[in-house]
Amino acid sequence: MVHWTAEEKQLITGLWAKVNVEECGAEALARLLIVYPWTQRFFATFGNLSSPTAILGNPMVRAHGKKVLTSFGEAVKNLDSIKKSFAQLSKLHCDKLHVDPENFRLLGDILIVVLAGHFGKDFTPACQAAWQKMVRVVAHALAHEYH
Ligand code: HEG
Repeated sequence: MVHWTAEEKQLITGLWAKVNVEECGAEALARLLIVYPWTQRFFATFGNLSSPTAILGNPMVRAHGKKVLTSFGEAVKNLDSIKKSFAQLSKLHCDKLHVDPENFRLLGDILIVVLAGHFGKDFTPACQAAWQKMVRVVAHALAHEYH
């Protein structure tokens, strides 16, 4: 089981309280689709993804980005049981959605970039280190039920 220090917990929940889930979720998913265009194949039903402008203005991308980051927030609320709280979601991504778990790592890295952009100097090195651990633990939990 992953161990969190009191400081890490504070850095993660403290920043999370200031995160705009709609804005950051939309931005993170849009960046994923732009920077790693092969990830678009999972979102064939999302309509126009033909250019960065189209992706950034696509309401389905926005809505799904919010959904993903809201779900990420469940992990923030359950730092000591992330694996358990994502077990179902992991099964869904494996069995139904067939998402390669490498994509969880890519999205996690992008989320770090988005947070750094939003928070600037408030995203201190210690905060970034805690968040890097956080996105790694979430990616690991989402990949855990894969077979
Ligand atoms: Mg996934 C659906 C969470 C990364 C592709 N994702 C969902 C749903 C949630 C979720 C909560 C809705 C589940 C439901 O309908 O019951 N996703 C989630 C998290 C993360 C993640 C927390 C990582 C932090 N997802 C992710 C990545 C991809 C992906 C990296 C693909 C590159 N997710 C995906 C697809 C769907 C979901 C294709 C179904 C979308 C739809 O058709 O509505």
